[in-house]
Amino acid sequence: MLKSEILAVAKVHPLYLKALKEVFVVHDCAHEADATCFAQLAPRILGLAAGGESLVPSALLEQLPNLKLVSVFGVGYDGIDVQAAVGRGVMVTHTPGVLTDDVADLAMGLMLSLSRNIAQADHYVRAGRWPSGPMPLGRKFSGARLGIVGLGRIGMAIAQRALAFKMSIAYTGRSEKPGSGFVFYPSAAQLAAEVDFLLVITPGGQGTRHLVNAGVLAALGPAGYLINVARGSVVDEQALIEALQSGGIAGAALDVFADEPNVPQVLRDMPNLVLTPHMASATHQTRQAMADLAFANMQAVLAGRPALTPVPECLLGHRH
Ligand code: NAP
Ligand code: 8YV
Repeated sequence: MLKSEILAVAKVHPLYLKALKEVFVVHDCAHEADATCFAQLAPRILGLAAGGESLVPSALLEQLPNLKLVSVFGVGYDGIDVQAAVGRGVMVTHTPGVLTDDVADLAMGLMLSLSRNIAQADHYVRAGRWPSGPMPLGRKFSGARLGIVGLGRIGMAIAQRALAFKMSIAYTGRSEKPGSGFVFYPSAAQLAAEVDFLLVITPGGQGTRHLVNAGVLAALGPAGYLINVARGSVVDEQALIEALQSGGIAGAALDVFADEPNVPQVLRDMPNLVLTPHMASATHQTRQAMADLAFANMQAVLAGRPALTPVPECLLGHRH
């Protein structure tokens, strides 16, 4: 039997690629190569394999008349034109849930590192500076006030962990979660004014672009810390740089950036920052679980079965 053909639109994770290659013919980024060759290949492409940061614009979808699905290795899918996909009857799937614990764990690690200067302390000892005196004092973490921007799957997992640190928890988001037991604020600025740590964990895309802006950072204030594990687009990076430079906020921990993998030199030079390379779900166990789920979605839909984890927009609009 002929193998189905799929297009990997970016450098997809090796575990996902390996599983795909065992069953399908995979064309690696063929859409970026010669346009004539791609035009010949395009009608045979039935699936797109993508990562959480991949771009799938409507212009690409339009070139693929027989496309059935886009299977994203990641929970975020802000680079996919989902409305265009829905309009063409193309399913979009992602990998919710399997990475929730890892992202929440890293968020806690970032907050601890930020407040207790763990990254700086490591450099301090390695550089032989300990004999010359103690490090500056940190900020007590247990019992502090945490504000979560986006109390979804991951936001809730972070809240559960924060309770063990005796933190008080408040949140903002599109909708109030009356059952959560946490205090809701209708805007990010109102939330920021009431917390010590403001943690961002919404989806990216136009709906959340620069949700954390200069006004929100001013409300967070000189003793406040910002943590972003969502998408770089959710924070106005220039406003953040200005707030850090002026002492407008105390510090920040960032796993995501506006122009990944490029991080502005000014951020890399600042001492009151913890920077990680978009690695919140990057453990062996979770990457395998993500690859298994992304592959299972691809296999199911191409075999004519329902998708396991469609994005919410596709729960309603799907025609296959
Ligand atoms: P989720 O369960 O869908 O939660 C998203 C939350 O954000 C929901 O509470 C949602 O509110 C809220 N939200 C959505 N749009 C908003 C808006 N315009 N303004 C305010 N709040 C808004 O998703 P999740 O599984 O927790 O993942 C969240 C995001 O984390 C992903 O989309 C991705 O961008 C990011 N992420 C990053 C990494 C990393 O490696 N750094 C890893 C995984 C995920 P409602 O409840 O009202 O819908
Ligand atoms: C991944 C993520 O690193 O799931 C997401 O939305 O941002 C991360 O888990 C990324 O998607 C890998 O492609």
